[in-house]
Amino acid sequence: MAYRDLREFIKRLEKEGELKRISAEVDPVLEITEITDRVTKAGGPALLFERPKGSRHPLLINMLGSKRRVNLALEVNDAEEVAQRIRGYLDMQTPQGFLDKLKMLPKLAEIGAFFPKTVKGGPCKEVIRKDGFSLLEFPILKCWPQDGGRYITWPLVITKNPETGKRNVGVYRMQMYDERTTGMHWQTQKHGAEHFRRAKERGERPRMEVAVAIGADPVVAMAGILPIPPDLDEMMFAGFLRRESVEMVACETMDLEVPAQAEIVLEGYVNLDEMRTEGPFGDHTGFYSLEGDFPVFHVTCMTHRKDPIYLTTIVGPPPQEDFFIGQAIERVFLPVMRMQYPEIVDVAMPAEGIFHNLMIVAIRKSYPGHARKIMSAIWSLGQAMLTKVIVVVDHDVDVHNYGEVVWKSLCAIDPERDVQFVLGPVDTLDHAARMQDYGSKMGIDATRKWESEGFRRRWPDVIEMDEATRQRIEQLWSTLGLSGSSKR
Ligand SMILES: Cc1cc2nc3c(=O)[nH]c(=O)nc-3n(C[C@H](O)[C@H](O)[C@H](O)COP(=O)(O)O)c2cc1C
Ligand SMILES: [Mn+2]
Repeated sequence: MAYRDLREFIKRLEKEGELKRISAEVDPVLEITEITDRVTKAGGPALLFERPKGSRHPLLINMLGSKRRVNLALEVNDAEEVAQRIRGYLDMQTPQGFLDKLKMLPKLAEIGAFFPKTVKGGPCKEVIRKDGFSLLEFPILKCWPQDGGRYITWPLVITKNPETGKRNVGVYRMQMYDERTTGMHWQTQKHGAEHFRRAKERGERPRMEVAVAIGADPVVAMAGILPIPPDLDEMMFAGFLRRESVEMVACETMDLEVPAQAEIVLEGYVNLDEMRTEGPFGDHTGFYSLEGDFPVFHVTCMTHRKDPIYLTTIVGPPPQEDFFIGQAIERVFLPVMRMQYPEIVDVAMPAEGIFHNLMIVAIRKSYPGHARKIMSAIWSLGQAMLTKVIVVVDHDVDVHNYGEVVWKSLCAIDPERDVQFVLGPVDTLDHAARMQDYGSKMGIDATRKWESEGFRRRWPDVIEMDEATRQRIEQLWSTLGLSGSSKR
């Protein structure tokens, strides 16, 4: 059974020994970050701050800051199980005969059951406030010393494509400017930014409606982070992941729906011609992302539960909570990548590569130039377009063993020959790029080189002992007086 809401998941975490309540008064300005950073890096629990300074509402952080908690959220033992479920659906494409079609029916019915359900009301409407409210009622964090202010770090930002009417949900941080105004930091390649551009182009209205939900069941909260294609509804995908529809309820003041079980909802708009300086912000690169111009969100109505819990997270020098979420996303989407590119064997993104800086891809190489073809594929695959460095290795390299990757890939390259540079979109947070959002990317072909690729020398084998000798020594081992294992 899916978690109904944030508090049901909190109960579960508590039962599993994965939550610590903190009753001491702690300041959301810097202090909560310092505590959380230490706890996450030590592999510690989720933290429920019961008395954040200056607020009557408790704050939850580090909710998904470990592999175990991400698995609890997804109700699996391993994210691989989700990948397998997705593979099941992908495999059922274009059935041949009648029997195959019949076999598909239950699965299709199951998908239908995941669609979001519109309900008449919900706990997020327990308190409805159209005036006299302030964002400062919530313990909004100032995360790091040089941050430009307080930031809402885990908002589910909901917009509609003005052309198709389809919904998007994205997590884009919101800098608090005053009690009812924030920044809207959707980066230029993200779907919220695209809706904004489309609305502007149409020129029909001076503003675009935006709803923001804060705090929901863990899968809905995660769904805003998923890199899924435009116009594929994140709430539908969340329903698929939690195996139960997400309940959505109409906003009070505009034509958007929000998760009915949310803790807090902000309704408002962005003006299509208003931009304001946003940042700096201590970001998940481990550096401050610098100031930039972004749209401004004006909150016109706030609804929440009677006793709302404020969900937030911090980013900063890795690993942080977002790494554990990203790791699960990487596992879940591997089968989708492999459907389109079956030659991909495995993919890894080390924490220190902060997702967009480094992707290691193992392929089963079949033709000359295959590694470069995969680089192009990745650079055209949704948010993977932002990958700064792609290292392509052969299928017999374990991409999760970074020692092996460094060893074998550096042995496999002639740098001048094997490096591919391209120009294109880069991550907004890349402070080294020549300009914001545009720059170069690099692919390293670290596969074995073939004669058909112009390599005329012999390629040596990796050194390995022969099996007979290994067996013999295995049997002798205990008589040798050596410590350690006889197994290699
Ligand atoms: C804690 C956290 C904060 C994030 N902040 C931002 C942000 O400020 N701007 C942004 O464009 N993406 C941000 N992201 C990444 C997006 O949520 C992610 O790229 C998502 O897939 C975007 O959704 P979309 O594809 O529907 O635009 C953040 C992710 C996390 C985990
Ligand atoms: Mn989207």
